[in-house]
Amino acid sequence: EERFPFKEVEPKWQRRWEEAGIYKVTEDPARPKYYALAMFPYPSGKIHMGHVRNYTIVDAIARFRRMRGYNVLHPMGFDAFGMPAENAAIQHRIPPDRWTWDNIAEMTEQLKSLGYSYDWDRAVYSCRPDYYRWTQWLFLQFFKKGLAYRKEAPVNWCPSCETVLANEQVVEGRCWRCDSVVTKKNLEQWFFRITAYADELLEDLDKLPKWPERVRIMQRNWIGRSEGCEIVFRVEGTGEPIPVFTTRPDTVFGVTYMVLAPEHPLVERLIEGKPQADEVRRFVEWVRTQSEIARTAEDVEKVGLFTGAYAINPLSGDRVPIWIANYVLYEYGTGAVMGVPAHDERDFAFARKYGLPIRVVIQPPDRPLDPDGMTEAYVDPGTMVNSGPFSGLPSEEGKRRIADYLEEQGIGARKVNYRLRDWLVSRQRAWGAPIPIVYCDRCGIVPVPEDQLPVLLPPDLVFTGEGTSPLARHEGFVHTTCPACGGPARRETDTMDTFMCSSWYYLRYADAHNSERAWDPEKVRYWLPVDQYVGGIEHAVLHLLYSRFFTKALRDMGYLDFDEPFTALLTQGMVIKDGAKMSKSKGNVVSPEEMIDRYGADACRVFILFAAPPERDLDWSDAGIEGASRFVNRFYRMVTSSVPVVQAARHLAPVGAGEQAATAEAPALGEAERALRRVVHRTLRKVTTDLEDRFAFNTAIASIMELVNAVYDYRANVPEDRQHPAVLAEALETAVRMMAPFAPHLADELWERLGHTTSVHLEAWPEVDESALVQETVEMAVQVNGKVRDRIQVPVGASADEIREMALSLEKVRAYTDGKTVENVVVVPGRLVSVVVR
Ligand code: ANZ
Ligand code: ZN
Repeated sequence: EERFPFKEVEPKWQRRWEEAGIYKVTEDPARPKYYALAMFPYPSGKIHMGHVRNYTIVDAIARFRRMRGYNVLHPMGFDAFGMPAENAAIQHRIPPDRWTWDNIAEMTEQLKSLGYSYDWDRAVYSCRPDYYRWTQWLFLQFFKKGLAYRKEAPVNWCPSCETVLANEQVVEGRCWRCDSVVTKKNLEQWFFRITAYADELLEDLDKLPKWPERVRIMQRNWIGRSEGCEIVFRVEGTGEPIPVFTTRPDTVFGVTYMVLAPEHPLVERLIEGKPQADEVRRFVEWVRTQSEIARTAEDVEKVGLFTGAYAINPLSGDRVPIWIANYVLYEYGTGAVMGVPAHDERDFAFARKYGLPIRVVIQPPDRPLDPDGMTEAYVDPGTMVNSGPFSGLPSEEGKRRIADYLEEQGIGARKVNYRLRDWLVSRQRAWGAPIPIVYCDRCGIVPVPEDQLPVLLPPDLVFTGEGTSPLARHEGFVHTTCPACGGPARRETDTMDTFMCSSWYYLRYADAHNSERAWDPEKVRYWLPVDQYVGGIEHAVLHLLYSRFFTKALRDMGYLDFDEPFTALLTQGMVIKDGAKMSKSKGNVVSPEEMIDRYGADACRVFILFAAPPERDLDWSDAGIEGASRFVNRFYRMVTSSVPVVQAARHLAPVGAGEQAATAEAPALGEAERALRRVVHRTLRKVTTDLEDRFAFNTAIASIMELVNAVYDYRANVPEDRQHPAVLAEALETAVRMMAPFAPHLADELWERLGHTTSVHLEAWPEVDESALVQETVEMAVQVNGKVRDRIQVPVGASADEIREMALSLEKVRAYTDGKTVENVVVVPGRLVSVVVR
C-alpha cells in the first residue's frame, strides 16, 4: 500500500513556504486581523512534547483563521535570558550567549521541521541588544512614573544559586530551579509597584470571559484582596502602638492574646532586659530561615514564645500577653495579629497548645458555645455576646458598627489589604538585561539617559560559580561616569528578572525591527490585543499577571490604548506517558525528533490534536501515533488514487470550483452523489464550528475520518466510469482544505496533485452548501377508508414502518381513527398510504 512519503514531502513544502514567504504578514486595514500567540519558549536545548502540543494547537488556530480570511499574526521567538545559560557557563565553561544561541539554532530547526506557519521575520530574542535595549527603556519609563523604586527588603535567597528569588520562585520552601532550601537575606533591591494596580488587576478579571475560570480564580487568590480594619492596641507601660489587621472586628472583645511576627521591629524593644530575651532572639533567628509557605501551611505546627510584655485592648480595656509566633507573617497586614481563639482556626490551635484562654464572643444561632468543650473554632456569623455595648447585634452588623466606632474614636480605621506584594525585579545574575541605573556619590540614583541605551553586557564575563555575579566583578562594567555630573560613578550590577522580558514581547512582535522605539503605536493598535493566547497553566499567575500589569501601566503612560493584553486564553493540558508527566527521572520521555523521524510531522500533529481536547492531559501512546499515521496514509491514498477520475472534472467545471459545479448539476445527481455531498457538507459544518468556537480539534478530525470513509465507500460502490468527477473533486478538495490546519504538508502536497498551482494555505476555507444538507422528500397522499384526508412529506428512502407511523400520527388522520380499530395500513412507495379502520 502506498504511504505518504513524508520524508521528501515535508521538507519540500517547508522550503517552498519559506521561499514564497507565504506566512509573512503586514498590517492591512482592509482585512480583519487575528493575533494567535503561543508563549515563547526558553531555549533550554531541544523542544519537548509539551512545546509540540502548545505550538501545534496555535498553528491549527492560525491556519484556520488565515483560511477564514483573517490577516493572521503568528510569531515565534525566544525568552533567552536566564539562569540555565549561566549554570552551563559555570559547569561547562561555555559562554552563556554561545550556549543560548546554539540552543536557539537547534530549536528553530526543530520548529521548522514541524511545519509551523510562523512569520519568522518577526522573531524576537530577548537576549539580543536590539530587544533588551527596549526592556531597559521600559524600566526607565516605570522609574519615571514612580512605578520602579529601590528599597531594602528581606528577600528569598537561594544559597546554591546565590541569587534572590521572587516569592513565585520558591516552591514549598525550596528553590524552583535547584531545589535547595531557601533562606532570607536583606538587600537593596529594585521593585515594580504592581500593588498600585491591585484593584484594577482584580476587577478586570471580569472583562476576560474567554479566560479559563481556573486561571481567573488563581489570579484572584494571588491578589488576595481582603476587607477589614486596622485596630491600634498599645503596649502596657510604654504606650507604644501595635496596629493589627483583622477581617473580624466583630470579635475584638474575644481577644485573649496578641502575636507579633518574629521579625517585627518592636520585638527587640519588648524583650529588652527581660529574662526570656535570649530565648526569643534564638527563636527569631530560627523562624527567619523558614519560607513563607513553610510558615503558613495548614499542617505546619504553630510555634510561639511569650515576650514577657502585655498589650491593652482599646475596646475592652483587657490586658493581654504579647507573643511571637511562626504563623504570623511580617510582610502581611501590619505584621501583628489579635488572637481570637474562639473564632479563628489558627488561633484556636495556638491557644490550645499554649494554654491561652478562649473567650466566646459570637454565638451560633442554634446552640450556645461552651469554651471548654469546643473542639474547633466557630468561624461563621452569629450573635455578638460578651461584647459590651455591642452585645446582641448580629455579627455582620457588628462589624460595621465596630468599624464606625474605631473611626469615631481614632483608634482604628477600615482597611483593605492585599496578599499581592510589589514585584522584586533585581537579580544578582549576569545573563540578563542590565538595570539601566548609575549610582553617583554626588547625584545619587541616576537613570541612564535613553539615548545611551542599551547598557550592554560585556562580552568577557568570567563565570566561576562563586561569590557575587560576574557583572559585579567586571571592573570595566562597574566603573563609569555619572550621566548627570560627569564624575566617577558605579553601575547597577543587578539584571532584571526575565519575567520583565516576557511582560512585553507580545508587543514587540507587532513591530519587531523598530530601531527608533519599542514599537510603532499604529502597528500595535492594528495587531493588539492578542486574540488567542495559548500556554501552560504554570504561567497562570506570574507571567500573565505581570503582563497585565505592564499593559495597564503602559496604557496610563500613554503608550497603549487597551486594558488587557490577551483577549482569550487557552491553557493546554500536559503530555503524559503511561499516566505520568514525561520526565527524565521516570524514563518516559518521548522525543519529538524521534517521532517526526519515524512518523512525520503531520502524523504527530494529527495525533496530538486528535488524542484529547486541548485543555485535557494527553496520554502519548504508541497505538495512538500509529493510528494517526495510518489515517494520514489513508487520506493520502484517498486523494492520489482518485486523481485520474477527478481529472475529468476539469472539462466540466473550472479548476477550484468543484462545489459550484456540483451544485449547478445537482438535479442530475444520483442518490450516491447526493449522499456523498451530504456527508461532505455536514462534515464541513461540524469542523467549522468545532474550530470556530471551541478548539475541538479532536471531534473535528473524527468527523473528517468519517468523511474519508464515505469517500472510500463511494469509490467502492459506484463503478469507476460512473463516478461523478465534479462531486468527487468537491469531496476531495473540501477534505484537503479541512485537513490543512492539522496536516499542512499533506494538504499542500495533495492540493498540488489535484491540479492546483498555489498553496492550499492561501485558499479560502470552504463554504457550507446548505442545499446539499437538505434531505430530499416525496409527497404522499394519506387515505382513510378510501378517502384522501391529508398529504405528507416523506424523506427519500424512509422505510414502510416509518411512513406508517408518520401517517397514523397526523392530526387529520387521527380525527378518523380515534376510538376505532386500525385494521390495515398499506404503503404504496412514493405514492400513497391507505388506512383501513372499523
Ligand atoms: C482576628 C481574627 C478573628 C481574625 C477571627 C480572623 C478570624 P485574610 O483574609 O487572609 O486577609 N492576620 C492578619 N495579619 C496577619 C499576618 N501578618 N500573618 C498571619 N495572619 C494574619 O486574613 C486576615 C486575618 O488573618 C486577620 O483577621 C488576622 O486574623 C490574620 F475570628 O484577626 B484575624
Ligand atoms: Zn553625579
